[in-house]
Amino acid sequence: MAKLAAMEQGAVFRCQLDQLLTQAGSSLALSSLPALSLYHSGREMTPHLPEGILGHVLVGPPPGDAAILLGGFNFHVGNNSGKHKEKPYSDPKKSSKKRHAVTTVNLVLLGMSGTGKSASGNTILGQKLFVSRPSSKPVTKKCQMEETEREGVHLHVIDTPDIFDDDMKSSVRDKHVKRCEQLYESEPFVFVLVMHVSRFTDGERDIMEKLEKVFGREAGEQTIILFTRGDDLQQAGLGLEDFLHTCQPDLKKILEKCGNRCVLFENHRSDSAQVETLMDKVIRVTEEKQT
Ligand SMILES: Nc1nc2c(ncn2[C@@H]2O[C@H](COP(=O)(O)OP(=O)(O)OP(=O)(O)O)[C@@H](O)[C@H]2O)c(=O)[nH]1
Ligand SMILES: [Mg+2]
Repeated sequence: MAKLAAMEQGAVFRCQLDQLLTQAGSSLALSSLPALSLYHSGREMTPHLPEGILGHVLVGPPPGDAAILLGGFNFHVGNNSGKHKEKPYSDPKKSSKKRHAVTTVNLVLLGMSGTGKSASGNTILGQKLFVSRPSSKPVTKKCQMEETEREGVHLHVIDTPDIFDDDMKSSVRDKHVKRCEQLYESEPFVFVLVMHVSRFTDGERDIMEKLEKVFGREAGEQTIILFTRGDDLQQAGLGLEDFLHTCQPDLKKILEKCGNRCVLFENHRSDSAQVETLMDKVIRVTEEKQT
């Protein structure tokens, strides 16, 4: 049974179960909590929810309790006292709106040629389905969509050619964008802007303007920056924080436009933690968009 340490609204709490460290307001996949005891109206329940459903972590008001919102129902963690029978817990910030679980998300990989869009797509997919290789010329020539399941979310991963290339004819760009939009037709979608840590090019300086021009002025709100070549940073003895701290002002502005959401990938390493970090941000973006 899970016991929770800090109980203040918005506090980070530690759930002993599986050493799970979860932040209030974050999302989690039911499948990531295989042995979690859930109680609803004081009765232990195994929620009959479709596989891959997401939970939203809430911190309950009384000390010693916590709640998870799953499929529209509040479940209490490790507490069978039934004290919430009369007054089920609801997140004060979201009380007027019922939250719905996100089960499918479209991830659109965007960025300049050679930054590692296809390689990152393969890391997310856990298999090499997109062509990725060193080349002086663009490798990916058209949009391609592949599917996977990650952190309980069904993902449509869409790889794209470099639509920010100034030399690309606008008719060709329009064709790619149209195809891309067809692929992510059903909401929600998240843009993953791929950049690499070893180079920040002139063409990337105004990448947000280009992104907004193509996908709309609010595109940044649905964008996560994915930095590739984490191995280069590691070799230099640096971490993501060091990199962000010392990065160019223009790159800082891009990050700010994207709500400072960024992740670091090392595509030559099959490390699922980097994908989990990305998924955490993807889930937040989609949930924020929905509420
Ligand atoms: N060392 C290192 N190399 C990487 C990483 N990510 C991508 N690469 C390499 O960078 C090169 C380009 O990667 P791609 O995935 O083809 O880049 P892309 O953005 O899809 O390029 P286009 O399809 O031309 O737009 C490949 O040789 C990758 O192996 C990384 O994290 N570390
Ligand atoms: Mg590619």
